[in-house]
Order: sequence, then structure tokens, then C-alpha cells
Amino acid sequence: MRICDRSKCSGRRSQEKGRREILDSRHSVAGRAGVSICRMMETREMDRRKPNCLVALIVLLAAAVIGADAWKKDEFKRCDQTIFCKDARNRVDGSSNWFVSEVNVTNGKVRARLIEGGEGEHVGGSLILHLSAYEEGIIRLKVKEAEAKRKRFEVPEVVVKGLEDRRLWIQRVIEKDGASMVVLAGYEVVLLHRPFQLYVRSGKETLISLNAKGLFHFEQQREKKEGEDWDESFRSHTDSRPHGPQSIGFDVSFYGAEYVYGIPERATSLALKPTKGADIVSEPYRLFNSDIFEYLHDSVFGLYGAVPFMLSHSEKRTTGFFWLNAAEMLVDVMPKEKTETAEASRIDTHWITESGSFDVFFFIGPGPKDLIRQYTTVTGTSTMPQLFATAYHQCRWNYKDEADVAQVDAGFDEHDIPYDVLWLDIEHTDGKKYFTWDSVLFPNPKDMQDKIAAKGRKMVTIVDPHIKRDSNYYIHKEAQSKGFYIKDKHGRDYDGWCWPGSSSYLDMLDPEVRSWWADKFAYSSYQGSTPSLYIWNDMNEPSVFNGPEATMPRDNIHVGEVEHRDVHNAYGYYFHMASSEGLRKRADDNDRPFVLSRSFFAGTQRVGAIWTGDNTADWDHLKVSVPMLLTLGLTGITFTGADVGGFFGNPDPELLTRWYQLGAYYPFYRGHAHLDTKRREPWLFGEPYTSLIREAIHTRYALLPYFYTLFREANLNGLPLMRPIWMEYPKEIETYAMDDQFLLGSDLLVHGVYSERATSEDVYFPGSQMWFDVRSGASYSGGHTVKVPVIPESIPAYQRAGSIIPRKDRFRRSSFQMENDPYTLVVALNSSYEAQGELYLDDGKSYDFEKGAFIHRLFTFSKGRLTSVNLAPTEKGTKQFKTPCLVERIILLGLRPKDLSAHRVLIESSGAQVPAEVGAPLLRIGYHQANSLVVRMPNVRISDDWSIKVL
Ligand code: NBV
Repeated sequence: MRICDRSKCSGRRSQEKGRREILDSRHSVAGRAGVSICRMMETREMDRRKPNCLVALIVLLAAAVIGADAWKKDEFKRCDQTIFCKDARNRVDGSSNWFVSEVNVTNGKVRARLIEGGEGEHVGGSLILHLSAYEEGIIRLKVKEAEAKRKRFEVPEVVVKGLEDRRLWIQRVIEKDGASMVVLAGYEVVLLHRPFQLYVRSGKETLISLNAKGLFHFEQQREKKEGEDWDESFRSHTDSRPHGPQSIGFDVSFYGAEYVYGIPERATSLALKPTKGADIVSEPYRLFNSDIFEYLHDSVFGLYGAVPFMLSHSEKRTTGFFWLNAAEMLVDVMPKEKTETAEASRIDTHWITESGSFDVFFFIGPGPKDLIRQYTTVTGTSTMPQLFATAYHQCRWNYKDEADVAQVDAGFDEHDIPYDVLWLDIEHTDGKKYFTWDSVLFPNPKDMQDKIAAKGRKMVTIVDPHIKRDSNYYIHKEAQSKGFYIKDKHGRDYDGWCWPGSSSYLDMLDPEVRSWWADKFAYSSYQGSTPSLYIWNDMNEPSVFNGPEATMPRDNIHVGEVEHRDVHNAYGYYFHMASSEGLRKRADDNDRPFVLSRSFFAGTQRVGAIWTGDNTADWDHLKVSVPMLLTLGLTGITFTGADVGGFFGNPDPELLTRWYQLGAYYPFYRGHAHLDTKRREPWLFGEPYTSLIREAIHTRYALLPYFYTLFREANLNGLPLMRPIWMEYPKEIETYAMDDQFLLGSDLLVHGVYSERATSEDVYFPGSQMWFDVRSGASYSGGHTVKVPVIPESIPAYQRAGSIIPRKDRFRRSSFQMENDPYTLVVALNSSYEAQGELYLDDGKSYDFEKGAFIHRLFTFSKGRLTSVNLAPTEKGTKQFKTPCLVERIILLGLRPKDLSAHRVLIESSGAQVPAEVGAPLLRIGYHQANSLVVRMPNVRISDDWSIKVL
């Protein structure tokens, strides 16, 4: 029985509008609390507290001024509302007054002293600088107070453990013309003494600099002066700032740069627009993890996660800069300075942080892929997902009960649509106590999961970081008694308001707490969980409904007396890490974890997947998903997706279909929807939409072998799956700001359809080779923009001439059921009638691949012959992976007319002959590549060496 009806909760206005009003961020405390209470009232457990609900709603409605606007930016600080940011932004070029002295080499690093003030007139204490260099063009600069009142926070668990093994031993510095110079392989680092400036140069070319504009500013910690007030208030919250001002700021210039990219997360263009300069009135880019309700599709404001890493790119070079600091950070980007010489043309940026360490890295490229390799050498490459996680996921807030779950599951089968994972949102719990089940709605969670698992499918439950302060809740009782919660400024367990009402937050900075949390995922601890259950971490910014800027106070205290202000941007990452560790532990390290997180930081790629949070069901949000995911990929985090269909609002069937078609190429592919939206399982809109969505999902399943191979590439080299065009074609200037199309790996070019009833899209075909439409086989030559016709059945997608893409074209209910299915190899020939491609596969599940249990093949088409050779090292390790899979079909595109005739081809390895036909319909889903040749049933093993003489 539902006591607190939602329509009443929202005053009988439409539910969607009502929720917006309730969650109107101007009234978020009352609003969110009201929703939370209302939600709780919807569970039977709370029925008897009906009067409380009514009281809460009256309070809520009284507090809420009606207004259906979305995000209220007033609830989040502008730069001029924070002393450190305002001061830094007002600083003028050249205002920095630091100089370098006492340069020497100690322990393979350059050590120097930084002193503020002119000759003989020192201001305050001094700073110590350490400069080190690593293999492959990585430079690290650390600056610390010589005598710190309090140790500045250094963000742990981000820099990979092995980095120090790659450190180069600096032998000496050359002193010349008031500068110290370190010469490294192919480049040098110049430390100018007066004023302190750092330049990285390669020959005569300057690549990147720090403090060339003179904005370096380091607020040294100090005693409070008599009568001084360090408190800082914002709306109803006061930050006591017990350690006073401690901000750091400086400029970084990227020389010769055309554009800069990176510093997620925000919904905006891939190439970062200038935020400061003549005629530009904008906030700086903000990195402060926030739960922004109904975010806008084009805004500089920071969303749920942060990676303080920026790249610049030009024809000549890609360079990068990373600041390992998890405090609030603001970055201004200035318009490109154009001058006569290329060397002088540059993009200046200004970086400001409230607190934390000065620990920065410079990366010198030269190419975009080198740059990503350098960055991921420092922060790690992407974890290898299980195969199921790369397939389609079905989610909604909420699948109501076990019967609902069974119906949705059956619906996919009835409509012949594959899916791999069914998700449960917060309503599956007993009163938002994570690791529990609502005993009426989900009385038999194990049976439910087993039934789903019998088809090779999985489930995911949500586990948020706010812990209900309920003395009967085992997680709370233990956490409280062990002292595992983050403390408020008075040393008490911090008590904030979130979905369960009064909540505390685990101190995930503490390794002991993380380990304890990880144990909570053990099957014996998480009652009702089974090996087919995986995890979703939401609200981990952390989101606190009644906290300042919807998060926790900055003067809250973590382990080691670390203030929350220092850890803030990494909190979600540590929570994600602990959950992921839990899934590893529960399976004795034999089942790769899958944990999706909303919040992230540098290094998240080592832990799990990310999605872009609460987007909206409109065309603009569909479009901005591409730059958002491309940016994440550039900053190392590649296992990413956006809610297909849009979280808020109701997509019309055309938008939903276009979203499924684009999402099929997202690395993480999940449909999701808000509680108050209409149901939108793929078959609910009737024809033609059911068929169109089926085809989109089928496309994803067919491409799973290609996706999995790309995930392995990301795992080995850090390269993102979704790539801006310039990553593969670094010299094509016209692509530098392009973010409505992208490359999936190097071989597929994808362009979304971002408007209603579109009949054409302008697609730019990069490179000098051809591109083949994956549906029709039609070819387009590189180096042009073409207005291509758009059809309802698919979005524009093209295979690169010169590539071989492995597919599995038989459609099953889930990826698991495709395990032993045969492969199709799509060979797209270039003008030399050659092509190459790779396939990586393993058991899709365990860590045996790390012990050598994998297959890695290289396919080459040359001189009319297709060959397969082993790419895996011969000495692979102690385990092996075997598969009975065959190749059932080879499709050749781009042949000469004379080759386009039916004939027989020779399997040279066995002596057998099989037919080759011209242009038959190739796939169940209707791909018809008329100008192709199809070799049927060559039946060679995918794991063997073989050669087939086709022409
Ligand atoms: O857990 C409920 C939702 C979830 O469905 C969504 O994906 C998250 O981004 N969650 C946010 C909290 C409520 C948002 C209004």
C-alpha cells in the first residue's frame, strides 16, 4: 500500500515538474529531504510514520518557492565568492616575485630554494623545489614550504607504484645566463632564476612553461594575526578554515598550441573555450566534485568528477600538464596568443587551488598517443573489464520488485533484444540501507539473480556512500563503534542528510576503512548477493543534501587530521576503489570487479567505469555526451558512457532511438531513466522503434570482439576507445575542435544524429584513404566533408580502408551466449589492396589473462591473401586460454571490379576450398554491402595460424 502518493508529494502537479520544484536547488535542503522522506514513506517499513511524512511535506512545500527552473547556479560558489579564487583571478601578470637560489643535484633530482621578494628583501619563509624526470618525456616538479607549519596533503593512491622505477637519474645541471638547465634525451628543462620560471624546450622550440606570465603565488601557512577572521561564509554555511589561507596559483603556457583539452568534468565542447581575456566574461573552469541537479548542456561549471590534467595540441606537438591536487581547483584559459613566430603563439592558462600540494607533471608528447601514454604511465592504464560489462545494460530508477525484474528480463527475450545486465536503484533496499533488500519487494534476491544468471546475465545493485544513522543497521553500528566516519570540525561523527535521512560518511581516505568496506561485499556479509551481482556507486562526490554546495563541509576531518577541503575531489575515487576491492576480495581475486561510479579523480581508470550522471532527455544532451566522453578518454578514463535516453524527462521515440544508435558506440552502454519518467524499455514504443533499437543493440553485440580488443589496448597503453579525430590524424587542423564525430579505436568513424527528422549530416572523412559505410558498403574518400544522407535505421558509421574488424554476427540473448560463436572478419582494403587488424580475447572474466591466458591475433591482408599470426608473446606465462571458435565469414570491401566475381578460395593451411560470393545480404540485421566479396565458412580456427588465398 502506498501511503505517501507521489502526486500528492508534488502537490498534484505533474510528477516531473513537481520533482523539479522539490529538488529546486535553491531549496535543496528542504526539497531533497522532502523527497527522501516521501520515498521512505513509500516503503512499508515507514507506513506507520505517515504523520511525519505529512509534516515533512508541509515543511517542504512551505519552503519551496514554485519555479520549475533547472539547475540553480546560485547554490554553487562563483569565483568571486571565494577569497582565494577572487584574489588569484585579480592578480596581474608579472605580480609574482619569487627567485631561485641554491640549485644543486641531490639524489638524482634538482633541488633549489625559492625565495620571495627582491634582492635582499625576503618576504616570509622560503620554498624548496624538487625537479625530477622520468622515462619517455615526463617531468615532475614539487614545491614545498621549507618549514611547514602543517604538512600539506599529498593525494595518495594516484601515482602508480612503479613510477619511481622509471625515474631518470639527473647527474648535473648546467648553470648559464642566470638559469639552471637539465639536459634530457631530446629535450631540456630550464629553470630561470630571476624571476623563477620553468621552461621545457626541445631544441629551439619551447613546449611548455610555468610562471612565464608571473602568476606564481604560494600562500605559506602562518599563524593567525590578532583580530583576523579566517571564517568564510557562503549562504547559510560557514567554513571555519582553521589553518587559514594556503592557496597556490600559477600560470602554465602551452606553446604553439591550437587548442587545449581536458580538465573534466563538465558538459561543454571538447576544445576548451577561453574563459578570460578581452571581451570574455566567464567563470573559470571549476574542478570541485558536485552533484549538480539537472546540469546544463553547455557550461564551464564542474560536475561530479575531476581530473586536473590538460593537453594542448597542434600540428607540431601535443603537450600536457597534470596537477596532483584534490582540493577545489579553478582553471582559466586565455585566448590563443597569435604572433609572428610559431614559437610565440601560445595558450596561457591560470591554475588556482584552495589548498593541498604543489606536485605537478609536464608531458612533452610529441604525438597525442605519446602524451596519453605518458599521462597513464603516471596515473595508470584502464582496468580490463569483464566481457559482460562491455555489452548492453538495462537500468531504471527503479525496477520495482522481483516480478518487474522478471518481466523486463522476459521482455528482452520476447523481442529478441540482447542485454547483459539488469540494474536495481536505491528503492531495492530496506530504507536506503545499502547491502539490504526491501523484504516485500525483493523477498528472494538470490533466486532472482540465479534466474537471470541462468541466461548468462548479471545484476547490479546500487551502494551509495551515505550510511543511515540507524542503530539497528549493522554497517552503521560497526562503522560508528570503530570510529570509521568522517568527523565534523568538533570531532563528532559528521551527520549529513541524504536519501536515508540522517547519514554519516565513511572515511575512505583511510586504508583500514577501505579494507573494512571491501569486506562488506563478501557473500557471507552481503546477504542476498550472489556471484552474478555487481555494484554501482552513486552520490560519491559526496552528495549531502544539506551541506554547503550540496556536499560536506570543507572543515570536516579525515584520518591523519586531513581536512575534507584537501581530499574532496578524490573522495569518490577512494569510495569507488574500496567497492571495487570488495568485489575482488569476495571472489578471491578471480573475478574482475565491475563497479560503476559517478564521481572520479585521476587514477579512476584503474578502478572501474564512469557515467556522466543525470543528463536530460533532449537533443543537446545527446550531442554533448560525445565531447564529455572524449574528454574523459583523453584524461585516461575510457570506460565511460552517458545515460541512454537521458535521465530526466521523457525522450520521444526518435530521440531515444538516436540515443541507442549513438550509445552503441559508447564504451559503456546503459539505458537509464529517472523514477518519474515513463517506462521506456526498448519495445514500448511500437514499430518501427522496437526494430530500430533492436538493430542498434545488435550492432553493439556484433562489435563486441572489436570493443574487447580496444579495451585491451586501453589496458596496455592507456589509449581511449573513443578518440577525437586528431588523435589518429594529428595534422588535420580542421578536426581539432570537432566533437560531433569521433573514432572508435582507429578503424571506425562515428557521427551521431543530433536533431529531429534529420535527413543528412555533414561528416568529415579524415586521412587520405577511403571509408566504407558499415551498412551499405558505400565508400567515401578521406580529406573531405560530405553531406551524407541519414536514414532512420542507423547513424553514420564507417570502417577505415586498410583495417580488419572482427565481429560476431549471430545474435543471442547475452554476450555469454555468444562465447563460442564463430567470427566474421570485415576486411576493408586500402588503395594498395591491403589491410590489417587485431583480435584480443580471453576468458572474459578472470585475471588469468595476466598469467598469459589470452589470444592475441594479427590479421593481415596482402597480395590477395589473408593471414592470421600470433601477436602474443611466445613466453606468455603459466596459463593458457583455448577457444573452439571458428571464422565463419570473411567480408572484403574495396576490391577492384575484376575481383568482384564469384569464385573459390583456397584455405592454404588445410588445402580446402570454399566459395566466395559477391555482395549477398550479409547480416541478419540487414547490412547489405553490395560491392563486397563474401567468403563463406572458411572455418579456420580463430586461435590458429592460417592463410587463405582469396584473390
Ligand atoms: O539513485 C537515484 C539516482 C540515480 O538513478 C541516478 O543515476 C544518479 O545519478 N541518483 C542519481 C540520485 C537521485 C538524483 C535525482
